[in-house]
Amino acid sequence: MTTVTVDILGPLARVTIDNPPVNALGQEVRAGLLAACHALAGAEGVRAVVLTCAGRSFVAGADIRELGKTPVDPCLPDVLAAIEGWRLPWVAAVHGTALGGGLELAMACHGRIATAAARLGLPEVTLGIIPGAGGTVRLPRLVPMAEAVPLVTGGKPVDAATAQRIGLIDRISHGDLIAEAEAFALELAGQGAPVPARARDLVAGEPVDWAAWEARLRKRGRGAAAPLEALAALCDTAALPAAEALAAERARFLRLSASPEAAALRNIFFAERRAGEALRRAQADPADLAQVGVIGGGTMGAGIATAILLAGSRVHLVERDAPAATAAAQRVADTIMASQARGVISQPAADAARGRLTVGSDYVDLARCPLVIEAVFEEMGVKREVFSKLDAVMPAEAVLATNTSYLDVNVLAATTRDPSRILGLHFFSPAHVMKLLEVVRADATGARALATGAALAKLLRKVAVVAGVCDGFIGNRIMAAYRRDCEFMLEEGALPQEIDAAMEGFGFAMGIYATQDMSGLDIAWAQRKARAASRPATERYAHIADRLCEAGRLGRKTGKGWYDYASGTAQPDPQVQQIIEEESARAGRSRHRFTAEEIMSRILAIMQSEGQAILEEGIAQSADDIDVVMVTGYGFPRHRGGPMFMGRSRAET
Ligand code: T1G
Ligand code: NAD
Repeated sequence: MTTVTVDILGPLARVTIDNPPVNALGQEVRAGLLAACHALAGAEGVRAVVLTCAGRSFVAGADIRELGKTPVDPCLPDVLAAIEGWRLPWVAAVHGTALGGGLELAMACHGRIATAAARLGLPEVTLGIIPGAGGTVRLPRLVPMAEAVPLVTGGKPVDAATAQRIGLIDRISHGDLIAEAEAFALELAGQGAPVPARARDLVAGEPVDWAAWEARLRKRGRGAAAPLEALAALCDTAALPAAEALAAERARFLRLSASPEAAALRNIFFAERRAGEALRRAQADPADLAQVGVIGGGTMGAGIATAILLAGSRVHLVERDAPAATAAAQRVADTIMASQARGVISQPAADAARGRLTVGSDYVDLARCPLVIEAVFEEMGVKREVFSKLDAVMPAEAVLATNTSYLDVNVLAATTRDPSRILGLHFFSPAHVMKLLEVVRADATGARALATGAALAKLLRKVAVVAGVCDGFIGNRIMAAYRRDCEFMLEEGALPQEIDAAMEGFGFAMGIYATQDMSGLDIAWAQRKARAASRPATERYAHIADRLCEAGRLGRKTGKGWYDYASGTAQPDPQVQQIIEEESARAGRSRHRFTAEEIMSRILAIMQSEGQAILEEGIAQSADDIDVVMVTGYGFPRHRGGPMFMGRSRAET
């Protein structure tokens, strides 16, 4: 199939890229664009060119699969230079997304028109690189540097209205994009020889506080290099002539493309897209998700309900009694309004979402929901009672899911007449924000239930990872393992604030003790207590966390946990240190100082060995799935790729 075609339509030429699924600028497309330029060189009567793409989107960038490898000619900068230096105007007609090399291609054209729904951006930093085909040089010649900095260093796309406001595109099409692009191209043709973007001056505007930006990016990046490199490239553009800035950008791009950070980010990019493949292969029709039932309206139930409401579906939420149902409705309303206040959704959308919620305490009302998700207390007795009540009222084809963090889904499934319709749908707090959804496949879980899990993940734009049944599935099991070893390090001389500092220095948004204080120490305590009877007497066990819980230190919600929150922020607490030192002595452990490297290498080693066990037991389908879980659900720094990727990379070097 020819990926680039040229149609001569009288005074106009239309160059079309057709390289599904996202028109990535692979070698063939680049060669095709260059060939188009050559073909047009001799085209009599052509006065202008419109560049468009077939399929659902304009170009979503370079072909990421080619990055990190030896570049194959023609390289993108040469292709863009040919288009930019063309004697006739090229107009880019943008629909869907124009990202990375795709936006660089559009910026090399002499005019840009986009549909109102289009999104445009330079996400290269999310892949550990910077734009490598002139993006950091041409952009500040189209938009003020103060607009270019967040676009290039943050990587988030902007919508068409914003793109037009800042000067990134010239027009928004509200009708026939191609026809309007062709009219615009002929207009430009009437205005004489087109001016290459690189030949333009930098757009005047508010001065950029480079030092402030550097400090902000250093803090936000938590060790990721690319955003700082992107800022440095824009500094070059501000200081150097275009040709030198282009050369400097390219050199920086090629260096970063070969970096471990870029390799890690590419791996997680594709791992996220491969995750859940087994689910998408489930040969069955999923349950209809227009109306979903939720049982339990606490932290998770309210978050899950909010996520589903914000995705456009109706929710019926059932609580223990009427007052609890009213409280749950308020919790959902507050969460939606908080999203609206943050500008995530508009007021009308927020009102509409709240309008799609109904609450009650009668299970019979759930019978009209093809999918019901349970999120009640983490106690087997309570959950079994809920599932047997559900089994009595729900139609046979309904799918029933549990949001349990640790409990055995097979046991819950066995309380119902048809365990094939039972699965775990393990959300992460806050459920309307966190991208990860662990889809727990129990022994009898059938294709329809799995297909429903896949459909829900798609509806909620979550990354679904399939997990088998074990204590804590993938993520909580690995977290329990490194939490256990962290407590051993406390016994051996470390302090919570030192372990948290090591993890934050490594790139975690929050260390394990600050995280526990945020979500509450009681769930894990309940889990440890449930396991106490079956724990082998020979198994090493640290009692520090139990002693905190027994002392009522359950985290932020009790004002004290691993830290003291009396001052409003997490402060190390001498009482905690005293408990730790007492437990060291009781365990007969001598205490020594830990370096941050020592702490992190132990945490990584535990993650990797537990990950390996999970793989061998078939609980996870691939090492990539484990990395996706740790990165999207447990704050593992994305620019490190995940614990399994790090283990693999270290073994390969
Ligand atoms: N290269 C190769 N494959 C890509 C790709 C790309 N740029 N983008 C997507 N795919 C594949 C993806 O793996 C999946 O494959 C399928 O397309 C659908 O993607 C010089 C060097 C465009 C917003 O970072 O953000 O340009 O799993 O499931 O949810 O400066 O894909 O079906 O086999 O994600 O609708 C910069 C990356 C590159 C954009 C669509 N560009 N892509 O989202 O579909 S670096 C990006 C996305 C660059 C230059 C530099 C999203 C999307 P499969 P999908 P989606
Ligand atoms: P929570 O205590 O905040 O909320 C539980 C809610 O369930 C309460 O509002 C309670 O009234 C209600 N409830 C109890 N019994 C009920 C019944 N029989 N019928 C209807 N409602 C009932 O707890 P949570 O943190 O939201 O946890 C809920 C579940 O989600 C647990 O299984 C937990 O392990 C799991 N989970 C929690 C988190 C987290 O970070 N909190 C993350 C993932 C999963």
